[in-house]
Amino acid sequence: MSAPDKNKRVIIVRVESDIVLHPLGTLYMGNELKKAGYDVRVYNIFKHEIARTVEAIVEAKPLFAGFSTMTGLQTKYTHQMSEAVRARDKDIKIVWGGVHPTLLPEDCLKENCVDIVVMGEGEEIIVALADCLLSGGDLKGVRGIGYKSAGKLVIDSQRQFIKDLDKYEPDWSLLDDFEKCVTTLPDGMRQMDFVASRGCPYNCAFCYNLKFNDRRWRKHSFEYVINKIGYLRREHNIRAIHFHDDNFFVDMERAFRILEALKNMDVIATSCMIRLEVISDDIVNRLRALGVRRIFVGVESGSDRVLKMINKELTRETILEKFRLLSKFRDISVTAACIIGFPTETWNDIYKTIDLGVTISEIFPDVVVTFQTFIPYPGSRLYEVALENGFSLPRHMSEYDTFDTYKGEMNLTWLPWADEKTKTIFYRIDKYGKLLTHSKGSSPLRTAGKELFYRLSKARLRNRFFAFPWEISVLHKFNRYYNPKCPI
Ligand code: B12
Ligand code: SF4
Repeated sequence: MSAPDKNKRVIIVRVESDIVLHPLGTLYMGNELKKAGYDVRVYNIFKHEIARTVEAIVEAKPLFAGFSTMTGLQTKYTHQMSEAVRARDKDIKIVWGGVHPTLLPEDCLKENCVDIVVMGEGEEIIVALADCLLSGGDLKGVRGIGYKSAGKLVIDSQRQFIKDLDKYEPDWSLLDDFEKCVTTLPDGMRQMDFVASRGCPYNCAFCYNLKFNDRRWRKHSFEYVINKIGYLRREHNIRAIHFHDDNFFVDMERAFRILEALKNMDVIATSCMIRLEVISDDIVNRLRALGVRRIFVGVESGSDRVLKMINKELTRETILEKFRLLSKFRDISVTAACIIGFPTETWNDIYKTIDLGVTISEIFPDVVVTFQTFIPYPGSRLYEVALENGFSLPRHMSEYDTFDTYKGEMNLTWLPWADEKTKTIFYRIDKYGKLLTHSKGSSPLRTAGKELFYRLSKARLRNRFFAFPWEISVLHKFNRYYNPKCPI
């Protein structure tokens, strides 16, 4: 066997803060590079592995190092890593791709440590880019990228959307540590993530979809999905799939065909996203029969004014009606995602959302209610509204850790009435929302514990009392011990 061509070495990195799930995008691109004869390495790392990975990149001296990043904490770490590589070897080309550079290509390119940005889906572009860099060609010929030329930024915004997704597949053998991407569920089942379609046709005003996917929805075929998950089942004993599609049920019949075929393969869907208004008795019955454990629904707000403003195409009454329907079925769990702090919101709007979350938990005990703080993601319509109301992006990539709700650091500059305390209160509201779930636990002790925390959280949320949050510290300790992968 001949030694791999050193000039054809490419490294793709994705760095996560706390949890590492499935870096699907990098595996799709890695496969294309591999097929085109490149010697590709994919690093899927935690932040504490940054220094070691920088070392590996410098030593490998690749044709380019490609970084995958979304907006937020990841941007900060990606920047930190890119700077470290640049400081050690200025000849290594640095390429950024993913949601963040797609939405803000100029901002990324302004950084000294970023040479090229790739906008949108990377499967086709990354090979064209690698070929161009290898042959010393003119970057002008590569569609969908941005770069610097004679001190100027050149952005080619003519990005293409992949027509036939089935042409591309993730190559799991590229993972340095496969087990890092497997979650073991309490019943011992091995779970992995999968994305069976891309995009969403809806038009929610806070969502990245408008700009990133142009509201298009494209799917992998039924056969493709079953074939790939069949591989994971056979080769890696994966028995549970968490579908991360933005909207798994755009084509309802296809979605159910996939779930049915999975059941026949002895694989269950642990979670998938569905729009609340399509839920009916029949749909829930079918989901239960197929063993789907959890559905994820966007509730967003308890204020009809806000629901209208964000184009959710839902009303408070429809939301309650759907949870009453769900309450007839106890063997399916629901995550109800709410957002607080939308531009133009008042405390009154926020209280309506909190009260709706609590009411939902009274109707349907097996619900996890999240109250994430609104984040003005560039490219969304509400980003513009946030700008008009006083928001500005972090001045430097190193400040993007504040552009994230994981740690409650988001400055609420688009809300004229909000102060430092407000962001801490928002953070606590989210944590108390998560304690509202009070379905039966795996033992009488757990059931009693859940019930106790439920009552305390409900009282706090209803009475708007968020001082001395000792329950949150208890929850943190519990999760660190029992569920280290959980970001709560
Ligand atoms: C799974 C997932 C996660 C997982 C991460 C899994 C992982 N390692 O990818 C977890 C749960 C950790 C996660 C966390 C967060 N997520 Co997330 N996540 C997703 C989700 C649902 C699927 C990602 C995926 O696999 N897509 C499929 C693959 C094929 O697409 P892709 O990753 O975008 O990659 C393609 C292109 O972007 C491009 N590309 C990507 N990287 C690169 C690199 C190079 C060099 C090139 C050339 C091209 C390129 O090519 C790829 C192939 O086409 C997306 C929504 C979605 N459906 O995409 C949200 C999404 C990306 N997440 C989002 C957010 C907001 C977050 C959080 C910030 C949430 C929060 N507030 O806490 C955190 C950030 C945590 C952190 N570490 O900083 C937003 C991003 C918005 C934005 N402007 O960046 C999205 C779009 C969801 C949404 N609707 O808002 N997330
Ligand atoms: S339904 Fe969900 S994925 Fe679709 S546009 Fe709205 S928020 Fe985005």
